[in-house]
Amino acid sequence: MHSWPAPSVPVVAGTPVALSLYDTADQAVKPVDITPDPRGEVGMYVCGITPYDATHLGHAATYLTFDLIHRQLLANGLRVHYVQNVTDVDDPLFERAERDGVDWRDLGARQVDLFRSDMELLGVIPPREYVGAMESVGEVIEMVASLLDANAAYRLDHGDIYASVNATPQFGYESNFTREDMEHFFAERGGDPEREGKRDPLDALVWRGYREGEPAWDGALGPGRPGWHVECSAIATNRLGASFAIQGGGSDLAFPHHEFSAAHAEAAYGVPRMAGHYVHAGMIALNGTKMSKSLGNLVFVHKLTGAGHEASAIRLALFAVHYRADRDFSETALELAGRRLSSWRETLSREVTLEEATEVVDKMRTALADDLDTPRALTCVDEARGDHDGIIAAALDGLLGVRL
Ligand code: 5CA
Ligand code: ZN
Repeated sequence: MHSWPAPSVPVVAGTPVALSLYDTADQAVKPVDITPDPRGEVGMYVCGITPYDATHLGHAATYLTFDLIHRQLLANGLRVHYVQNVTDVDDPLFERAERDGVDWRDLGARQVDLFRSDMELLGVIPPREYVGAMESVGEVIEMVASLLDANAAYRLDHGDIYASVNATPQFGYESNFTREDMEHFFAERGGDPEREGKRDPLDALVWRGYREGEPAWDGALGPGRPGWHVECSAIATNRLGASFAIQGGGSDLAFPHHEFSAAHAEAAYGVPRMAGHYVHAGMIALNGTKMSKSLGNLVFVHKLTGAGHEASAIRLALFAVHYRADRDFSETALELAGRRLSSWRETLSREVTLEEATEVVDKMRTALADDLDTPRALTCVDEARGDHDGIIAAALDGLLGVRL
């Protein structure tokens, strides 16, 4: 499917600093592997939305985190191959469409449109490839077939196919969860530990056989539809190779989703590790409570911009706290960010020497290269006494997507 229009990204002055990020698998901040792939690019895959409801500021914050990563890599002169999926075939869509008496395809298309316009409003650099589950069913069929060939998956009744959790010895390395935690979160986040006939309660569904009233695709596996985790394995590796630099999403995807996406890909290709880094953004809450539909405490990007809040202020409000922290969003945070922006506009309209301005840019680059230390990067700008030929302004735009 088509992506959204790209913002302009200015060239950033100063000295490149190699990007280090926290890796959930190794539980440490370490340099991003920028060894170019055969196309001379660094691969980044970020899990996209499930378009059954309007996406909120929490979702947007996660995509803004990966936009920061994208921008640091670009500022270091690297070419980035960015891929994102859309889970446009899944139970939540069917349930919501049924409840509201609409077609699930129309529901998905509408929500994806809204998401694209939010991303454009926020100046998020779009993925080069934006891929729907519906568009990639053939890829999933191929991957599940190779899992079956490798004896890494098996068939159950109803045409369902499960991948064996013990197909790869390294299973569990991504989340570092204990078996007990895995069982708990597997059940809580869409898994089916009770399904009869499974060899291990943690085995994950990779192909769901046709049930009446559900969409199905025909092919080598028999009629059915993709499981969730294998969808991301197939979309990512078919575009970025069996191993690539960064796999990302919100912290709620660390297990089971990213553990299983990696495991399926590793079993299918026989590689030890799908991604060099597994990067996870913290969850956004509103005034101390996690944003959730049932509580009705959702903040929407288009509502904020419609009420006159600038995208740059929304970015600054979110970047004031580190991306890995579960963070709070509030009117107060947004107001403070707006004030910060005005104060920068005033200060940076003064002219200082090239050396002084370059020093600020270098400090920002150093802070951001250190696991995206946005609070420190923003403080560097707070301390600036002025700009020189707009190089700090360009760095703010290039590195943070913040426009003066
Ligand atoms: N389609 C799958 C991934 S393949 C999915 O998780 N979709 S989603 O719509 O539920 O979430 C999209 C992204 O937003 C995920 O990375 C998720 O971790 C992130 N996310 C969801 N809620 C929040 C929140 N409150 N704060 C920050 N990120 C969030
Ligand atoms: Zn995913």
